Amino acid sequence: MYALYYSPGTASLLVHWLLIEMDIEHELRLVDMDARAHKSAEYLAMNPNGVVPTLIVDGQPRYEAAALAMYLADRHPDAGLAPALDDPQRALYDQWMFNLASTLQSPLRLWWYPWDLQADDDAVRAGAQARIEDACARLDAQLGAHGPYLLGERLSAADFYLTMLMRWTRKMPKPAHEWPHLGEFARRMKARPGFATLYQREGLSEWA
Ligand SMILES: N[C@@H](CCC(=O)N[C@@H](CS)C(=O)NCC(=O)O)C(=O)O
Repeated sequence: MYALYYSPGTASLLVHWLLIEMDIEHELRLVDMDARAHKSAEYLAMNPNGVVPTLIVDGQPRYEAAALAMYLADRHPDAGLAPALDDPQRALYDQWMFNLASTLQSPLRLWWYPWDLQADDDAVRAGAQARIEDACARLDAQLGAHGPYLLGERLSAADFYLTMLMRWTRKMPKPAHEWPHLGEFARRMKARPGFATLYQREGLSEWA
């Protein structure tokens, strides 16, 4: 049994959505970020970075959303959301997971938390925006040429990850869904019944 420490709409959304999609039994533990529960000694003992998500796996706290997504998809292969290690598409899948983490999630973190760098917030946001838009343009081209998913016809955990990151751009000057192929991709992902379940459980309404 897994237990997910989560906060609505944050990086925990990827893990929560996958738990729903893969029909894996789990318990949800809300982290009250307004009360800074993620900075409490109790939480930091599980996740010293003081961020969500944390997933309890076999009694141990584990963190990093992308790593958790890969772990769950590998551990529950019947769901078919990760090519096996000897599958020809595995290298492509690993590529996209790490590419999304480094070229999209990383600047998105700076957009939402510019003070992380302790520099001029507007300048940090401008730099982050440029990197995010460059990444979106490349992803849009990829989906246009080799879609409809990141692995072509095959849906994988990477697509859920991309959808979550696209959601985070919704208030940016140019949201990711405004690129045509990314927009079509998001519509397809949002039409999944699991997305409605996720929104209902997390009490979300924006970007529905
Ligand atoms: N690399 C981490 C980043 C997680 C992260 O940045 N979570 C944000 C919410 S989306 C958070 O907890 N922010 C609170 C803080 O930084 O104080 C992951 O992917 O799990």
